[in-house]
Parts: sequence; structure tokens; C-alpha cells
Amino acid sequence: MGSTNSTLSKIPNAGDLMQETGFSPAHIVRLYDRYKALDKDKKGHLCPQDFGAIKELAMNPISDRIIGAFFSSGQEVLDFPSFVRILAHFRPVDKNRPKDPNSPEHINSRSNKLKFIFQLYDQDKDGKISRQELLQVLRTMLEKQVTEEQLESIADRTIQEADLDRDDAISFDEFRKSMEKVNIEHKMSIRFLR
Ligand SMILES: [Ca+2]
Ligand SMILES: [Ca+2]
Repeated sequence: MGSTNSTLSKIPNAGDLMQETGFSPAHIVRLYDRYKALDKDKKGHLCPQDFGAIKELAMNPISDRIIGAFFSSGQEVLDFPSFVRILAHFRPVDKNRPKDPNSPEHINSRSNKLKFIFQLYDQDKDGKISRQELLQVLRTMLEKQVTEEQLESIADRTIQEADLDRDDAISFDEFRKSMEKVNIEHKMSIRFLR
């Protein structure tokens, strides 16, 4: 594919990026085109407002949090490699991709996917999902479908089930255990990655 290669050669460190994320050349090129298209006024980077153009995100009730995850540590600009690294969390787990024991875990491993989801809840980044943090997400996702009373009882039940050390919050370990039987792949798919 000549056009893939010519676009690829314009992307700085495309090779390293593919190695790190597991994206194929065709994927990287598609993401690059997408990145360029989102950067409407050709700033050379993306800002949170640019993400408003992603329809499937706009329809997601927790889109603000997902967009926030792209702009971690209060940054307002996102470059292409960071864009690709975040999106790599959404790739399906590669069952056949060799894992070098000396290199860090694949970005799209189940554990990293869970960490990504966990941080959407843990907004104060103290490593725990408090009852209040859980309620905020539930309220956003279930708004108008259930009463505040029902929301509170869902939050209480969720915490009771997951909270093994009884500190009224869900640590990452507790979260991971509570998600053991849950298929997270379909919850974390973005159409334009396919
Ligand atoms: Ca927290
Ligand atoms: Ca706990």
C-alpha cells in the first residue's frame, strides 16, 4: 500500500509507536488522518474542545471524563503519540502477541484497560473509588432513569459487594476482583479503531 507508506513516513517515530501500541501501519495512518481531521484549525495538537467532533463520544454520558483521561495531569494540549497511546487502551487484548518479560505490559492488556476504567471513577486520584465518586458516575449514566434513592441503593450495593477490607471505598485491587468475570472488551470499543 503505497499511500500507507508515504503517510507513515511523515509521522515522527511511527515505528516506535507501533511497537509500543501494537497498532498496524494501516491503523496508525488511519489514526493520523483522524487526528489531523480533529485538529480543525491546524494547531498541530488537539485540545479538549476538538473531541466534541467525535460523535460516539458526544453521545456517551461520561464523555467529559473520557476526554479528561486524554488530558491527564491538567494538560490542555495533546500530541499525536499521546493520542495513539490512549487509544491503544481500547484495542482488543492481543492473545497471540508475544510478550517480552523485560518490557512493560502491553497498553491494551486487561489490567491496563481496568486501570483506565478505574481512573474514570477515581477523579481525585487517591487510588480508591469512594461512595461519592461512584454516585457521581452512576448519576451521570443513569440520570432520569432512576430516582436518587435508587441510585444510592445501587451505589451502596456495589460498594458492599466489592469492598473486601470494609473501608467503604473500592481500591483498584477490589475493583479488579469485582470485574473478574466481566467482559470488558465490548465496553471498551471505539468504532474508528476497527
Ligand atoms: Ca478517589
Ligand atoms: Ca475497600
